[in-house]
Amino acid sequence: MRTQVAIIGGGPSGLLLSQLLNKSGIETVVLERRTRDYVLSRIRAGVLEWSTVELLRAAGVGDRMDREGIVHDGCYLSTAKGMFHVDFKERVGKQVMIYGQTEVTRDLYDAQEALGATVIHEAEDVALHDVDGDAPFVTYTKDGAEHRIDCDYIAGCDGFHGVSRPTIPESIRTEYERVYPFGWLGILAETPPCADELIYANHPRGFALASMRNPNLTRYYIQVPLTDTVEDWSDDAFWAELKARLPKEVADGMVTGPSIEKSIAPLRSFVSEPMRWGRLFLCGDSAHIVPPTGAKGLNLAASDVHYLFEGLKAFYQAGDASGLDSYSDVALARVWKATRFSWWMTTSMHRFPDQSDFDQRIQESELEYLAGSAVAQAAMAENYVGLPFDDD
Ligand code: RFL
Ligand code: PHB
Repeated sequence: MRTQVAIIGGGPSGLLLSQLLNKSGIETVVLERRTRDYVLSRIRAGVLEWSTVELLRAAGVGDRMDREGIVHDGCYLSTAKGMFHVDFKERVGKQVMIYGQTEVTRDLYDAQEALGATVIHEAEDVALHDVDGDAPFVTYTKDGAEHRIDCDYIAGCDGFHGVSRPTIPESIRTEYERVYPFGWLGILAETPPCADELIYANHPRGFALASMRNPNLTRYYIQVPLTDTVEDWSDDAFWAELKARLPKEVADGMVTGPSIEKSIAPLRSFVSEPMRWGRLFLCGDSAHIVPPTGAKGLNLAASDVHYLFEGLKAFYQAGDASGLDSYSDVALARVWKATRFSWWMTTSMHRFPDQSDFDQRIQESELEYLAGSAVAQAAMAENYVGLPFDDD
């Protein structure tokens, strides 16, 4: 088989890139290791930046999002001194959209099917060949048979544990990493949200987040030690701990119920440079991971896809390779800004096991400054709603 762009990974990055390219008449094949149902069962991000909203609309997958998504003007931050609101719309004139990654992925699968795009599930042993030559190809096994796809370019959209990044020789790659000494225990419950917008809570017992998916589906998280397992946390224990970390008035009005999903995610910051090697381009989690505190993971995947799509389109439609040549530098400039913001929000909102009294007071004063300064709130809002794609 031959295609123009072979895409490894059928998560949000791979599907969105494939969707945009197909709509522009550029051929793709997406190779996904898992089944469609498995990909759709992963509960992950919930907040879309406005640029992501607009990119999904441009890709022709905005209709259900515009009908069912919930637009938020801001969010709440809760501290020992009380709760305050950061109004993104007032501070920087932008909003965010609450619409789950699962729904984004489902919409992309449906749109790919409608376009007749090729998405191959349960592709095993995917391997990339001659990536730094002129005739790259990808091999994989499906139902016991070996296959080969020749292509012009390969997009590595296969997440943190994929095969694309390790294909780049170690001598070329530089990896930057911070592992945080805690995880997030998250649950999904069919209950109405406890507030009109998200609440990020800094509490002596640890961080908590009250989020939502729709008027009868909530997503809550609490910071837990990395040694905890899901089995350590009954639903009752989770709700009790969550309520203890949220403001009393919120906890008192909270509707609880059985969890329909429960999982623990470790927190890390990770960036691998460069994001291009030869004819391979990395997109999304294959190149970088952020802790979820700033809701940036999915949105960074979308901005990578935007840059790569524009580069590929200019190349195929006008023979202009400049966007491909600058892809890594342009994408990384935005990635590092989001990495900084996610690190800052994580550091400001969590209890660290080795936090000294001094660290504690600095954290408190950081949040007090944010609570009282319109300028500090504007800086937070600008980053939370998402920096523009073209600010380099
Ligand atoms: P994904 O979503 O990991 O998709 C990669 C796809 O590639 C497939 N794959 C392979 N396919 C073929 N061959 C191979 N060898 C392959 N290896 C892997 C995988 O099966 C998968 O389908 O990466 P992508 O598309 O770059 O999208 C990135 C986002 O998914 C990610 O940034 C966010 O979900 C991060 N993230 C969160 N972000 C937020 O903004 N808010 C959150 O609350 C949030 N929670 C999370 C998260 C990521 C998590 N992970 C990765 C463990 C919670 C978790 C648990
Ligand atoms: C979520 O709804 O899953 C969510 C929202 C905001 C975050 C992280 C996760 O910062």
